[in-house]
Amino acid sequence: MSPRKLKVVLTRRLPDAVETRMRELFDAELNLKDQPMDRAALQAAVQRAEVLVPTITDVIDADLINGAGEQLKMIANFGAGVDHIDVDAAVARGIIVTNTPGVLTEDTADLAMSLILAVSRRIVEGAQVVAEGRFEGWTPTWMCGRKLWGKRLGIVGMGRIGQALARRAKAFGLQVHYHNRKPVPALIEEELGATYWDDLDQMLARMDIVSLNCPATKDTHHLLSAERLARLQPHAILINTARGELIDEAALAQAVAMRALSGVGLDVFENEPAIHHGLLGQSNVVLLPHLGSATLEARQDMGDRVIANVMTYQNGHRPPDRVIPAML
Ligand code: 8YV
Repeated sequence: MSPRKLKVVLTRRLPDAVETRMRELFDAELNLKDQPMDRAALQAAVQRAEVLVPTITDVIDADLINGAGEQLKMIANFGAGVDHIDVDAAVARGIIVTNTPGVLTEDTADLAMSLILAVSRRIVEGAQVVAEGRFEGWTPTWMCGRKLWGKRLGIVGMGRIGQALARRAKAFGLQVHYHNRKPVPALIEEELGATYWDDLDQMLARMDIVSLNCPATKDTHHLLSAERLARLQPHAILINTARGELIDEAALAQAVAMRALSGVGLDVFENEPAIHHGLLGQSNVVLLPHLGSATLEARQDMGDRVIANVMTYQNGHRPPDRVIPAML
């Protein structure tokens, strides 16, 4: 006998093929409005869902979790980062939390590399010049960016995405340096030609480019504080495709205004979708609207992982991508 279909509530529209499959496999309830659920809608959703499928636009905090009905057994996040979910509160109530690791690694690393290129070679600025009809002919000294080959890239967070970025960076002739809670295995370090820095402050002071690739946790909130930003060299470029909370955004705007660093590329913001006004309209700041995993393939794969997790649970087994607080 096949198991009873679980009541699965999706907070956002997901790719068509994912929704269709979810309707086949589960008692799936879609959010046809494709607007983030407001607090009241989320509170109502956790009264009827056995499995909630949230995204980064939902705040799944302890209040929401503690107010959920007894029927809520699983939070199957559509996304890798779970900083919008109070995993401790969920686990304390016996609610399983899963995510979608691995399937957005290459895409997010591509975007980080794109931002490195865009900022260092002034790609967005150049495209704007042409689009606005301001290209009046080549000159030897105009629109010069900075060479990548031979420069030092410091990766903060050498997990899957950090390593995928390191592979790309190596191919571009960058020297890879990294800071992480602990060094990666020697074999990987060797493959990437990467140098480990135990001390983040020291690494920041010596890099030409710094890329943030670590999760947002209580320990990494404002990891790049005003003091740390001040350690960057004036010619340095800062890239963030991880989480906005990692940087004190007001301090970064101040650093940009004071020309304390030469360029910034951000895909994520502290108060998304709001962006600190000091970062807007700056020729050396490239801002993207959280596009890290925004490829058709990655979004499909993320959906497939959510389905695999829920299906495994529905069949009475342990879901493959369980998030346990000790991992965070
Ligand atoms: C996703 C992300 O778009 O997976 C993540 O952690 O940051 C994004 O790339 C988002 O999380 C979807 O919920």
